[in-house]
Amino acid sequence: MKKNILGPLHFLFIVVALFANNAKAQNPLITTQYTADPTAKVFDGKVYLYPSHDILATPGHGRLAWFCMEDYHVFSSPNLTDWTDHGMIVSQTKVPWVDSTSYSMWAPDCVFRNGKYYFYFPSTAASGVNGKGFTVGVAIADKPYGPFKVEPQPIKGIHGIDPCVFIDKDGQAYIYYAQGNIYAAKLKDNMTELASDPKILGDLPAKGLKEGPFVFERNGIYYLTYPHVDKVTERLEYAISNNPMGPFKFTGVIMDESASGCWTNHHSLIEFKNQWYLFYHDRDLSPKFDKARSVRSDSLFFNADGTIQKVIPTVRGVGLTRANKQIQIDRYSAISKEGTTVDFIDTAHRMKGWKTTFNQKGAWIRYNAVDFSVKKLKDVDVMAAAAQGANVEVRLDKPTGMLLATAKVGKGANWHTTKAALLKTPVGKHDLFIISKDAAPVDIDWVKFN
Ligand code: FUB
Repeated sequence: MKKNILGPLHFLFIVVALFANNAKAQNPLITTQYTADPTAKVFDGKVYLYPSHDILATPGHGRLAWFCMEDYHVFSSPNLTDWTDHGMIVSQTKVPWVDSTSYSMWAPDCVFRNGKYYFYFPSTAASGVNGKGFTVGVAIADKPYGPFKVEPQPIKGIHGIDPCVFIDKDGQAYIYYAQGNIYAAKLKDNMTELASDPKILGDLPAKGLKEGPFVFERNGIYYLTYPHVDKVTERLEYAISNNPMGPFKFTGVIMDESASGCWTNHHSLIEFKNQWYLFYHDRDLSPKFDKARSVRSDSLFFNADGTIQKVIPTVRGVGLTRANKQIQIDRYSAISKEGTTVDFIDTAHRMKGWKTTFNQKGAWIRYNAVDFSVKKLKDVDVMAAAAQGANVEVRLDKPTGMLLATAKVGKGANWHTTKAALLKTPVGKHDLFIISKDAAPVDIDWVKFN
């Protein structure tokens, strides 16, 4: 009889490893590393996220104060709340045609065809390969999270960045990419060779850089969505057509220029469980350097005529948050006009996340969509620090809504948890309100129901 090799210790290791890789919900979606250029796809009922991986260049490793990317990770989520990092899938040192001193593994895409996952990525070719500069390669896997086997040569005839592959209902695949303008070409069935010469999609706004194309079809309309520098930084626009090769007619703006000043934006759209979502990026974890970006997601809505409503970026993001998880209220849906601020917990270690500070009686913060369908909730923990002590109320749905608990945060500048018994047991989905009852300042990291 074969021995079961997965003993209790192995099992514990696997569980710990899985949770160690878990990224957080809310925006930004991932706070364990910088991520950018998110291509989201729905495969086998889960959302897979293929972003670029920004790192900080150091002398001899990449160009200082510029984009620096050496590999790709893939993440997945069953619910848009819990994200798992499946680890590194392609690295510049493992691609024969890439100049591995270039650190230029820019925005990728992934599509499923005939039982295989095709991962497309741009990078700078080693001298003599496919001409000069950026070109696009392919890596192929049996699963959406790899392992991916890299094709030895890039796609012949492509000079540019930001590949996006769209497969039409008739099975024809198209590849789009950018090089100042946006280009389109047909792909052969093997998905690794061009079936037509690339052509510029010329009907888009003529002035200003356009890049990062993302193409999809909905109700017979082909949407070409792309970042465009109309004024100072990139905003997300879209154009529509009745043919995947165009002509595309500029139709509107999906997202305005970032309020943070992040120069790039790069995006993708998916429909998941009857809701559309926009994935994009900003510089949440690196407010002073916009080449160290973080991916985000917000809900997106179509009008009846197929036009797209503008998406206003939020920090709350999407997905339900279970009541018995640490609820990061600083990823808020709304705050009181006065008395509430949000800042990094530790500006020297920004990946530790953010805190909420109340410094006025009645100041509040609202965190939407908490799932209370957790059995036998008895109390709530509030992770807080208040030099002079503080009383903090936990309520549902509005600042004067059902009072669940009052946490009496003890005096002390150090972070500590305060437990407060629940006066009522909530059920279903609610918005959470945390309200300060004192004028003295109190910092809050998270709340969690037990
Ligand atoms: O991430 C590097 C480049 O910045 C991408 O390829 C562009 O789309 C822009 O986001």
